Amino acid sequence: MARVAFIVTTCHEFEGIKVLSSVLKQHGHECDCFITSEEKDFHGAVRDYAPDVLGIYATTGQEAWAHRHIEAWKKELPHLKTVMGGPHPSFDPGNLRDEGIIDAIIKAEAEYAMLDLVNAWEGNNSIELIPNVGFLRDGEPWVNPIRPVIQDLDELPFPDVDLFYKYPFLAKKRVMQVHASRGCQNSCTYCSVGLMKKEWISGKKGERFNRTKSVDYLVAEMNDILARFPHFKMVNFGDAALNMESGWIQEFAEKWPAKVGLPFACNVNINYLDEDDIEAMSRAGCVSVQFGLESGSEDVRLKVYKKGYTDKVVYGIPTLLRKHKITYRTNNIMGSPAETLDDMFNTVRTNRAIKPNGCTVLIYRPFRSTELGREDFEKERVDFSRDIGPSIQADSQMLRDDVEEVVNLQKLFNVAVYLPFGLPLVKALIKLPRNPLFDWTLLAFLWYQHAVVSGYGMVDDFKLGLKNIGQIFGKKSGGMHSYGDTQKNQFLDTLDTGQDVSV
Ligand code: B12
Ligand code: SF4
Repeated sequence: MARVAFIVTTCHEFEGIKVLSSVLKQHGHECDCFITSEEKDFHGAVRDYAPDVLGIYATTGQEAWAHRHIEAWKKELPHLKTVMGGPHPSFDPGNLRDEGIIDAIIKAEAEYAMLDLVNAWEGNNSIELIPNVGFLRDGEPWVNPIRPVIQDLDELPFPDVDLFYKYPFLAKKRVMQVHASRGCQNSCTYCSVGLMKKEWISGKKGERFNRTKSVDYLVAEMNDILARFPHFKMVNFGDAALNMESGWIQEFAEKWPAKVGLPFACNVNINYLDEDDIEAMSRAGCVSVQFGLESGSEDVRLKVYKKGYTDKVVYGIPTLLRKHKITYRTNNIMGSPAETLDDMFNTVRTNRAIKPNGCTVLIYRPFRSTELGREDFEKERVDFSRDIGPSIQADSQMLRDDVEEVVNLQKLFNVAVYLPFGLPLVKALIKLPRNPLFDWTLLAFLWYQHAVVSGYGMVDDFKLGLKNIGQIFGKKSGGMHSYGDTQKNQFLDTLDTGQDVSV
């Protein structure tokens, strides 16, 4: 039996970690998870747990957040092995160059790779033949070929919520985070999902990237959680889209209200949504949905972002959602290379026209794990001197003359959408230097739309915002880590090719 500690910097119930833990526990290992914001003494808590294996989750920009701690833990716990997983190392194994800090990485879905790795380390066996696992080979990062993604999500044990609900704040908040699926019907060029599909699927006939838990499994999972943590009032589905599989929503609408009965919010893919689905979702208890509008320009949406949403869909679906009394929020991107400032104001106008109950506005980030991001790096559109930290809400990393105005527009976007004279006002305001008032304006709208409109709870959402403020506005948190001084070129060397911002 090995002791495995997962560490994360965001106060959130991570589906990936929950499932990794449940699989490890099913095979006799012991697991715990430590969240920076929830521990009085984060460093000491992990040290005192005395793990054999430490698992670090990282999105791009978070790849070095734990290095300082790991260096110290490795001295305090000489047997400690470290493995990094999640979207960043899945596309960039460069952290392996940090010898003595990261011993291995796991690419893509990690349930069985993590089990094999922990077993191998426990038995002092070689890790070199384990699929999905990356390590240093002759001083260079090497990643083994990956196994197929898990086809039947029902074969997995229930996600281990105890890891997160040991923390009173997470267990006692109003809204529970749940996942019903993996994958996404779209392959937007600014999102990592497109390359995940290319790289993680072998092309074998019948192999699926988009998978949904059966409704019976989901209902049983929910009841298992609610039996132990009964006071959740609402559920938020973190999936890219709850309407992932045709027909699923209809069965869900029959069983969910009778067997679970909690209201819920979710993301939807508006290309695969008709009035029957919307009616079924409403019947099931859906109170709020979110979808990616991203740009007011149909051309940018279809040709650059490859989002697939025509203007007809963008204008048509909101009418149906309103008819069935479901509130809706849009996701919007500011500052992509495809858009001028005028185009971004067009996105404001589209939102004014379709009247969402809230607008999430993120700043375009050139991830090297996306089609558009890779083009940005190749065409040298990225400002390497700007360490923007982990978030896609704080700052822009693009080289563009109007970058300050773009960032200001992201902060004041909701003012432009919701105030009667918002548009001309914001056009003038974005010329001012960046200032904290703009940041607080963004936060205030976000809080109101999340907490009040979508029902996440005013106090909970306020506290959650405070806990994750570093994630939202933290400019530097060990992001833009340079592995020696080779980071600039290294990613492209090691990438073998093929919520969201809709989170
Ligand atoms: C739900 C979601 C969120 C949720 C939950 C966070 C989370 N990361 O799970 C919230 C809303 C909090 C969120 C926030 C953010 N997100 Co988000 N999110 C997603 C989304 C839509 C689904 C993730 C998911 O739950 N999948 C299902 C589970 C089962 O898979 P998984 O999490 O990938 O876990 C598997 C593997 O990654 C691996 N694994 C996971 N953890 C670990 C840990 C170890 C030690 C190991 C070895 C392996 C491992 O094994 C798991 C099981 O197979 C993805 C898009 C996508 N489809 O992947 C974007 C995505 C992960 N998010 C992204 C981004 C940018 C963010 C933010 C930075 C946005 C922001 N606020 O500025 C923050 C970062 C916060 C954080 N610390 O993660 C990007 C990351 C891109 C990149 N290259 O790094 C993604 C890929 C979308 C995109 N734009 O491309 N997100
Ligand atoms: S941005 Fe959203 S809709 Fe587009 S591929 Fe990513 S998860 Fe899917």
